[in-house]
Amino acid sequence: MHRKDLLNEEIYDRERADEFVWKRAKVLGLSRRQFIQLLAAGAGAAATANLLPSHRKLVAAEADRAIIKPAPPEMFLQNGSNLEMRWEAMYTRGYLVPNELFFVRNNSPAVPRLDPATWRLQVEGSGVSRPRSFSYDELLTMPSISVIRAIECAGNGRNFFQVSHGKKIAGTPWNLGGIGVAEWTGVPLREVLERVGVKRSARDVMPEGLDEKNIKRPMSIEKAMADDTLLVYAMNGHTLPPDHGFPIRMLVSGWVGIAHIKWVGRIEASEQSLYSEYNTKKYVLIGPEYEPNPPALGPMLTTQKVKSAFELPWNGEVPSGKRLLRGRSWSGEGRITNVEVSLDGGQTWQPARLREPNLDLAWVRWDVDWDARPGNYKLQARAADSEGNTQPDRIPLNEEGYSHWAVVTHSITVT
Ligand SMILES: Nc1nc2c(c(=O)[nH]1)N[C@H]1C(S)=C(S)[C@@H](COP(=O)(O)O)O[C@H]1N2
Ligand SMILES: [Mo]
Repeated sequence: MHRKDLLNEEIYDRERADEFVWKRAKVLGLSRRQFIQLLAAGAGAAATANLLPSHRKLVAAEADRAIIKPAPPEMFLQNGSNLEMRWEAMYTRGYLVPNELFFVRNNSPAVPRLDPATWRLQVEGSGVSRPRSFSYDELLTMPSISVIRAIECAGNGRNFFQVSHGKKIAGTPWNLGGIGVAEWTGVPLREVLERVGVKRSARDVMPEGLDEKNIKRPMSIEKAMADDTLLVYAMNGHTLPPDHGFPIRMLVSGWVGIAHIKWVGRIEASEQSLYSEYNTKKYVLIGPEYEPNPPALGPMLTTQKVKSAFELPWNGEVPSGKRLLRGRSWSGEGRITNVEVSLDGGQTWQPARLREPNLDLAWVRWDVDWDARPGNYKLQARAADSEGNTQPDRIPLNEEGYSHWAVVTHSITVT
């Protein structure tokens, strides 16, 4: 049998490569079904790369992926190497965001695939007296804790500057789905710092990622030594997935997403102040209302402020009828104490019922009864936290569109 499309070298190459990989898989005892399942599970690139030790460029290229996990359109809005969680997908789910639905924000073009057998965490700098490296296995033997915390991108809500200030800002156009809450398990960074003889004179600590751009961002020694600043190896009871930083990522509780460095390979502790482009040029507030803070162009973003979101599609439709209008509110500085909801663009407000659990630096689920009649609605929610933060009606513009925590309007049509 001769097929004409096999005259095309690329198609020919691809077909033969698939055949070769499948034959290798069979030799290794995989059934065709298992093999296909493996591919579908997203482990395909890694699996095929292992099966093909050397020469298949075509297959190896697949290992260099921007995102590893599947991104079904009912779960995510995709923007290049970023996945925004669809809020309506949380409606049927619980307190935690499952790993498969957790947003992804990658600054580098590809997810680094790290081998835990050879991966090392190098801890060094003028702030430590016994610099050394740690293996994955050693970290797993150290004391660990599990905490439930939000991670939220500093740019979450960026799109709403267009509504509030008529300005389209470059950068990932998040609505409000650049956040997730998970249970993170890991070793307190303090445990590691103590083992390298951290000095009393240590001032700043900067974890660095092994992705192409070597993303790094400093924190104070006080934050580094906090009980809930962790070297995370598990997420919601699963081994940390590649997209979220396998083998190890930082959890810097309450701080903006960029602080939670993924694929950590090195940590510098210094007696001097540390800087990177991620706390001087990016992830700082730049604008007429903000003072430069040399060498930073503006105040460094640290904790996340208060925000709220409805578990509904953007500009979508819902059928008429009695329902619970549901959403969640969160704060990077405390717990949510109060949430109010408006169905009419902020003219009238009613209190929302808060549902347990309501955890610090995570979020709270809430709802109001809604007898939805056909028509167009401008839904709003505003929350307050235990530290006295309340969502303002408007916030000043900043050039990069960070930290949009003002009340937003969520338009919805009841049919
Ligand atoms: N090494 C590294 N760490 C990183 C990033 C990155 O691009 N590289 N992105 C940061 C940003 S901007 C955010 S919002 C969070 C997103 O974490 P997630 O992808 O697990 O949701 O990771 C942070 N850690
Ligand atoms: Mo981010």
